[in-house]
Formats: sequence, C-alpha cells, structure tokens
Amino acid sequence: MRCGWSGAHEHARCHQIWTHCRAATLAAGATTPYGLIEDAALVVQGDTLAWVGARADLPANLRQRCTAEHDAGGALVTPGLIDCHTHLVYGGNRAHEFELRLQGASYEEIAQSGGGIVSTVQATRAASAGELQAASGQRLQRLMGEGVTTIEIKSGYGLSLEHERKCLQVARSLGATHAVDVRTTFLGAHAVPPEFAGQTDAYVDAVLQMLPTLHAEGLVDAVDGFCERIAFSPAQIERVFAAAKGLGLPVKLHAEQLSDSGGAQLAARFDALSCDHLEWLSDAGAQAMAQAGTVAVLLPGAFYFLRETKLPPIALLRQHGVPMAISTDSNPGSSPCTSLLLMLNMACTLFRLTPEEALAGVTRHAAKALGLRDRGQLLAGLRADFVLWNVQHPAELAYALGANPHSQTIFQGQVL
Ligand code: DI6
Ligand code: FE
Repeated sequence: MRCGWSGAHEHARCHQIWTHCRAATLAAGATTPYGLIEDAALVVQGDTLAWVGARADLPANLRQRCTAEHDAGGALVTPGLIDCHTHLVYGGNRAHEFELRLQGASYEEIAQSGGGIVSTVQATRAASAGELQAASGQRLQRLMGEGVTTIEIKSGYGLSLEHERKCLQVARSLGATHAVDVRTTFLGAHAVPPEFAGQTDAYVDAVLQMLPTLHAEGLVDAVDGFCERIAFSPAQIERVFAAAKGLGLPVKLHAEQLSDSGGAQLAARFDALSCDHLEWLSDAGAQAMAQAGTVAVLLPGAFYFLRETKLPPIALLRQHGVPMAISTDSNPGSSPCTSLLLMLNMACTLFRLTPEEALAGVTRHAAKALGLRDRGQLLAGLRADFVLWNVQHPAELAYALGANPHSQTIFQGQVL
C-alpha cells in the first residue's frame, strides 16, 4: 500500500514506519544530548508523527498497523531544518559591492551613497514576478537540498504596495510549488526607497498603509523592521509594531546589528517572536528578551560576510536563558548564502556555539522564532517533517565544511 500525497485524506489511517536509524529528536528537556535515541523507530500517520522512540519500546499493536515500511539504512534522523530568517526573493545581485568592499568601502558607506539595499530595490522592482520566482526558486532548491522543510521569507526589496505585494506573492507561490512550508514576513520598514529620500517618517506612513492591505490579501504571517541608524529609529519601528499588533500579527526585529539602539527592549515590549543579528545587544536587552520569551536569531553568515568583529553576546544569552536560533539571512548584500549547514559550522567556529546548540538553532528554536509549535522536534503529535542523513553523529552536521550528507527528506509524511 502506498500512502499517497494527493490521497492523503484517504490514507489518513495509513501508518508508515521508519526503522534502522538513530534519531536526534532535539526534544526539549530530553535526557540525552541532542535527544539522541539509538536504534529508533518513527511511526507516521498521514502527515503527523504518531510515535517516536526506541524500537524495542514500540507497542506491538502499533507495529501491526504499519502498512508501509522504510529501512533508513542506518541513517541519522533529525527534524526537518527550519531557516527562520531569509530575504530570499530579490532581483539581481551585489557582486559589484563585494568588489567595492574589498577595495575598502564599508557596508554602511555603500548604503549611505545610494547602493546597498536600495540598489536591490531597483533590481527587484524591475524584475517580473516570473523572473523573481525563477531566481528565488533556485536558491530555495539549494536550501531544500540540505533538508530545509520550513522557511521564512521576508519582503523588503519592493518598498511600495505594488512591489511588496509582488514579492510576497512570489514567496507564497514558492510555497505552493515546492514541498516546503513558507512563512511570509512583511519587512516594509527595511530601507527608505529613493522616492522618499530624506522623508523617513512619510515613508513609515506609507508602510502603515501597505500593511492592512497586504494582510487582508493573506500575504502576511508576521511583521519585521530594520532598527538601525542607517534605517529606522525605535520610535519609527514602534509605529509599525503598533499597527501590526492592531491586526493581531506577531512582530520580529533586525536589532543591534551595527549598533545598540535599544531595539531589543522595544521588540520585547511588543512580545516579539525574535530579535535577529544582536551583535551589539546589551545586558538590558537580553534581560528584556528573556522576560518576553523572545528568541535570539543569530546570523553568522552576515557576521562573516561583513567581516564584523563584534561578537553577539552568547554568554549573556545563555546566562539569561534566551533560546538561540541560527539562520542563513539569505540576502544579496550581507549574506548571499544558501547553505544552512554552513551556518551550523559558522555558528560554532565564529560564535562558539556547541554543535548541539547550533542544531537546536535550526530546529526547535527556529520553530519558536516563527511562533510554530507543531515542528522542530521529533515528537508524537508534531508534523512528520524529518531528514535522513548519511552521518553517524549529529555533530558531523556542524563539523564539515561544504559537505552535504543529506540523504532524504520526508515532508508531511511524504518521501520526497
Ligand atoms: N540586515 C541585513 O543584514 C540585511 N537586511 C537587514 O536589515 C541586509 C540586506 C541587504 O544588504 O540587502
Ligand atoms: Fe536580515
């Protein structure tokens, strides 16, 4: 019997079993590192994990109900990876700025002289939805080839109703055409577009007008902003957050990436799902995040690519018990990256996370950064999104540079 994707409802009772594997469940409160289970079994019913544990503990009646059997060939199984912070949909690239920076120009100098985000805005506006879909689809496929089953995609290179809508529609359409769950985030407050140059407050007014329209069109799952001296002040971000909250939308923030502007405290006041970057995070900011349950999303690709030297305060985050997620920040200017596995390595080598913290950062904590409780761990009742890897031990996923030990992805119970 085949448990089909199209006929998922007909096979709602169909049970599939995976054996001959080790499972890194990443379950919260697990008693073994990585929540590791030797000689594990996973039972899937429809699109949901029905049972996860040591094969020896599998109840016999459940075993009998399994009509489809999968030999995992000794693979390591992890939850499907979650890339919780990307700017995947954009036109063009910024290789030329890469050259300029190698000649000594800084990221902020390039942004202030009309390059940077604004140059990608021009390329994105000029691109058709089809062109954007093709370019971002290639990036998405590289991420999926490394086991990504959920991805957040921000707008923020359109910066007008028409072009923000186009980018969010492309993001939704990527989700509809690929076996991956796409969560969209409206990042209208990413940069001030050229037609509003010198009138940042008037542009924030425009953002406040775009948001309810895009939300009514079903294009927005969360709202983000770039709180920075080269972008928007805390007072301006506060207006955007108030509007988001008025619509019942969760917020997140690019905070303290290049300087400490108190963005983390502001975001925490709005119960933000996450604050992202955080190289300049203060003690007060970390405390506020801990109290609000806000996740710290660390982006080692941007730190590396901009050759930053100020490290995010990892010890402080650990001390306050702030959960840490890891993401690619995939974008053309500060992190042209389509490898979440490489980010695991960089989180360890650059930020000194343990491989276990890094792996939790792209599974359990990344789910929390998106407000998703139904994934990120291998636990009965959660979505059957998981990955088979050709490795012995989970630390190997963070250890190797440029290797891709991905073997197979199971998305909502369906083998891809
Ligand atoms: N911070 C970043 O690192 C990206 N956006 C942001 O707010 C960079 C976006 C870009 O340079 O195109
Ligand atoms: Fe970003």
